[in-house]
Amino acid sequence: MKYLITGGAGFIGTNFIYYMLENHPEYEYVCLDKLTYAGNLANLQKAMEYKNFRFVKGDIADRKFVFDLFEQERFDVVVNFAAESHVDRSIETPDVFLVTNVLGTQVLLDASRKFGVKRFHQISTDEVYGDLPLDRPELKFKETDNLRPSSPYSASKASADLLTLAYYRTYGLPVTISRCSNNYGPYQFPEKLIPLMIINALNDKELPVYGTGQNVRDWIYVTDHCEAVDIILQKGKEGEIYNIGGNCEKKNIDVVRTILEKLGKPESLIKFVKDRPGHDLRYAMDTSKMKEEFGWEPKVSFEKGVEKTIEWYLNNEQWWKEIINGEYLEYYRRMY
Ligand code: NAD
Ligand code: TDX
Repeated sequence: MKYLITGGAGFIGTNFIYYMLENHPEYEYVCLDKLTYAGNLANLQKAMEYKNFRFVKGDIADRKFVFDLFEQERFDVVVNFAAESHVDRSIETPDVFLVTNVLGTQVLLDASRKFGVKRFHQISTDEVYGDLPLDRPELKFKETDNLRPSSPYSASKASADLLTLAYYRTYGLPVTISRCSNNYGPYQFPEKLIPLMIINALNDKELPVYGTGQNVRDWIYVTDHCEAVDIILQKGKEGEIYNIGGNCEKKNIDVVRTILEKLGKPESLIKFVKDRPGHDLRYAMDTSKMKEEFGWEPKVSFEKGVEKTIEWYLNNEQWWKEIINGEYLEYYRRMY
């Protein structure tokens, strides 16, 4: 079996590649990644030592390039992680989100159709469902819910989901989709909440909390997400959507306080800043389908996951110090 893993030089893709190399050494893996600001070849340094892994630099939206690659490689399985993934950047510059997340996915779907891929798996997000009110804790997103995306990012991801389902219905392409909640863990780009707060706290810099900090996210440690995707690839039914979540709802302010406490830093570092436009209030996933069909449940507690994540950022200072220069610094100054 030959796997194409797109976006594998980013946060979740990198973790997924290591998860698969360890758990399925019998398969062959090709990672296709454009190496945008969020992609980092250094993440895959150890993967390059495996004989059954190869890296290819390229753009999923480049039709000629993608078709040539599929013709040469004859992939059995495609797992599409490649995306522009940051909500705040999508508010600033939506165009690239449509090109990569929508048109890029379409190119991959077309190539998968033409070259007879046996499974196309689209990595999606809870954000396609929109948000839930803060005062109705009993409500959770189900796979059958309507899509109500709020940001250009989530609208582009919802569009990709709809295209993926259309290729199943119209052309019979064997697809599956997983929609996961907020991930955290090693290799996450410092623009996202948890690594940003860890790095700022380590540097005794202010921790910018949007609005009142009452917005709620459902946090999952990245290896739990990787395991769930692997199970769906093995046992998932064609044409189906699967919610993946951490069953771990937290207010942003509580996440930030936990990080400060674990690092022994003062709460006076917290600074409430201007809210994100259109800021989704609450995400919460109903993951009963994953539990009932496959017995899958997240394993890593938030407490343990945050400790492991902090440890990783402490042990990999060089990794993030190289990132928080240049383009990132310009972005940071514009944002905060
Ligand atoms: P990331 O931004 O860390 O990584 C994205 C990767 O995609 C990078 O390596 C980048 O270089 C690559 N890429 C971007 N445009 C490309 C293109 N045109 N062609 C080829 N490669 C390209 O993102 P992430 O957080 O690892 O997210 C991975 C996937 O998971 C995305 O599809 C995202 O929507 C989804 N997701 C993320 C989360 C989360 O909490 N981070 C939650 C649910 C779903
Ligand atoms: O500086 C910040 N301050 C702050 O209060 C940042 C970067 C974020 N926040 C808030 C906004 C959100 O309520 O923290 C929460 C989490 O923010 P992000 O890390 O930007 O994640 P989110 O917008 O929830 O989206 C993430 O989860 C779903 C990923 O980035 C998406 O790719 C994924 O689809």
